[in-house]
Amino acid sequence: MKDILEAPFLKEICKTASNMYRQGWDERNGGNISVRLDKKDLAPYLNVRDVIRTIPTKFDAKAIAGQYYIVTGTGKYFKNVEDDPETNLGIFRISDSGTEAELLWGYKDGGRFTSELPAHLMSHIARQAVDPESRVIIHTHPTNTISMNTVCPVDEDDFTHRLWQINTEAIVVFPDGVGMLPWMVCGTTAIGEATAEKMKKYRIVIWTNHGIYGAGKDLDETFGLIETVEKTAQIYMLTEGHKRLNLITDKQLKDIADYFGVTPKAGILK
Ligand code: 2HA
Ligand code: ZN
Repeated sequence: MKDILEAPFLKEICKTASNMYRQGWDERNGGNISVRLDKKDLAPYLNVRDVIRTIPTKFDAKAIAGQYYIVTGTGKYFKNVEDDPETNLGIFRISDSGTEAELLWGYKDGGRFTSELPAHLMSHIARQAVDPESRVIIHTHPTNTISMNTVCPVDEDDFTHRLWQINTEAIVVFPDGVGMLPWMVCGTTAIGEATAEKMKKYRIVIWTNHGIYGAGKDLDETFGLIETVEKTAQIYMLTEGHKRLNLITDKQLKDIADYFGVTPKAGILK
């Protein structure tokens, strides 16, 4: 068996956690990452028949039974993932019943997956139905996006428009806009279901006064998507309280969309 610490998928999730920590998005144990893995990518590093222990998923994940995931651990700090992946991460398979995670590696201190697992797995189910290549869900607490929640209405079309108007890249990177949930208790099946419902239409879901869920086919794409929303939110907050003289007009937004061949979410541009 090859050393799993050298596996590209493991190195990449470690690097992503460190990057996110350095952005200031993942204080303390804030944020969580889940990546769907292929059995063939795991086979050189693990015997997938050796289950260390099983952990209840606490909801019905039968739709993704047999799938493999690497997921950050509950209570774990992003800043520590890279130095000690085997404690801070776990690799598991969803059991045939969909009610258990079969741990194959990690959570070495007896830990378990993130408390947000229902939202992650339900989001994976929703995104895979839209795009079979979808593999990554990232939840994080980006400062400026959360700041915008304090000063903007909880209205996803209005929020999307404010972002598009202030940074040219925004409509190109997320022409599908951002979905938004009102404030809800986190960690619950209810917020998981609400997030997954939004994920049928959006790759970004904002949890009001809490953070962001992002989805994509790999870590780079998903991180880049969140990074673009957050960068745009930063521009918004840096200019909040100032007189905004130059906003991108709806006509200009349509011109950018035409030029880059993207279709903006209907109903936002006049
Ligand atoms: O896991 O971010 O939403 C820590 C969190 C909970
Ligand atoms: Zn959170």
